[in-house]
Amino acid sequence: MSDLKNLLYDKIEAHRPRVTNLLKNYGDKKVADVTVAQIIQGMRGIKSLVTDISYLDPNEGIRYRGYTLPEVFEKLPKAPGAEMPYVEGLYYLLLTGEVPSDSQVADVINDFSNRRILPRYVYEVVDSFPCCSHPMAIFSSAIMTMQRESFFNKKYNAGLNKMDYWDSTYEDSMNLIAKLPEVAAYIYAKLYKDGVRIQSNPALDFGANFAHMMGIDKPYDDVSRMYFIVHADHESGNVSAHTGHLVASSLSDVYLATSAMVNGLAGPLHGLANQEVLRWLMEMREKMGGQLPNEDEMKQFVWDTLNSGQVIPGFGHAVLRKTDPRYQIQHDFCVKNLPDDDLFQYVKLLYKVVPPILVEQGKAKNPWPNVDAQSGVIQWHYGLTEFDFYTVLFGIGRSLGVLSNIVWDRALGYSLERPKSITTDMLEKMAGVK
Ligand code: HAX
Repeated sequence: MSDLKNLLYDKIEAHRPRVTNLLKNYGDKKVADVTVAQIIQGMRGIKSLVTDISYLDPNEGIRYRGYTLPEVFEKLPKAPGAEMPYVEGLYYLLLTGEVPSDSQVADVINDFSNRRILPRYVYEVVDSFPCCSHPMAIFSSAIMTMQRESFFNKKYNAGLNKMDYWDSTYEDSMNLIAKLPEVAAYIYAKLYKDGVRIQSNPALDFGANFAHMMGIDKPYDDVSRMYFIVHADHESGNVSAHTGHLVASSLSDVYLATSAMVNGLAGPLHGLANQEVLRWLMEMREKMGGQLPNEDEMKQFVWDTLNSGQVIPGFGHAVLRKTDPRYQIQHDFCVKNLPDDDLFQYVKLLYKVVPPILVEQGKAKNPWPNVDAQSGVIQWHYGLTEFDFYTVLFGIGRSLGVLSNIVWDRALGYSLERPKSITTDMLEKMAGVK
């Protein structure tokens, strides 16, 4: 067993009694009320999921295993000369709650590297997609195609003890995460580079190897690391994480669950917003004849978008009530590395212009930018201008959190998800509608 898996085993054994105790001795304890609005508006804020991997505070932002993002970036091991930590170190932290040492990270790098090779049929599936398919549809299908590789399925079919579900789920998760950058890079090559693919380099870490396969020079290795880390997890209620958890709760394997997670991420109110931000900025730039708009012109453009019944992509959030720290980290990266970038000037001006307008409009509960307001601009700067590909990058990052959660869901024996629906008649009666 690897060090990581050994440590995970110990953590699981230590955690299991806490869940048993809660269920056995406190199972009937009431912990929350639910309002009519919460039911109608997408189960908004109902406390009904448990995860120890991340927690999202509305005012502070995300914490991974108790650490704020700046702490994560400071504490995790980095490659010599790198500004951003290893992605492998983040996965270790998410799974175990422990900050790994250099040698523990080196083991995970090695482990991923040994698992990265794609079955041949994945290339054939990607090749067979009709033209103009969205990269997220191809990404999701390529992941699902690999379902036949699932260890969990094979073991389950042979008769698997519930206490051992996590072990083969862990193996599946390691295999899948290791392969995702390869799948993504091939989709990119197929769609935008006439299928000319750069072979991966097994000596490189996750972020550096992805940059290498994308054919983009330094510091894109750091950009990739930063991108995968900031997108990794946002507790369990967001659409992608929740979808992954929900599908896996029926004991679907991680290939099926991750493919479904990717489908949820591909909506414009969620992960696709990063693509939408770029599309919207390009529209604005075209309208301005390539010139940066002044403040009044930008205000007008924002109002025009709102008045035509559309949302301002990259702003607002279902939980956050302040500027997203994921935005801030990427903003700081831009200030340091691309201060004069043309599109970055747009993003800075939007930060000034949009929040007061959303407040004046009086609808959005959170007028501040989210992660997606900033991320595409960095990709664009380093030459990845095919913005319909951006959500695939988000999907690679998000899989780190979703798969860590699924391993723990299996370890703690979390049940099949099954909330209860009611009819409108019933709801009216319960609400006391006359
Ligand atoms: N522009 C215009 N209107 C907005 C808005 C925005 N950026 N954000 C919220 N609103 C509107 C909502 O559409 C809603 O209008 P209706 O009452 O007409 O339905 C109203 O304000 C109240 O919404 P809310 O409670 O503040 O926000 P929700 O929790 O319903 O939705 C969203 C959260 C993120 C979906 C929303 O803020 C939005 O659409 N933002 C733009 C799209 C976006 O950036 N999505 C990415 C979010 C981060 C993420 O998940 N990344 O993956």
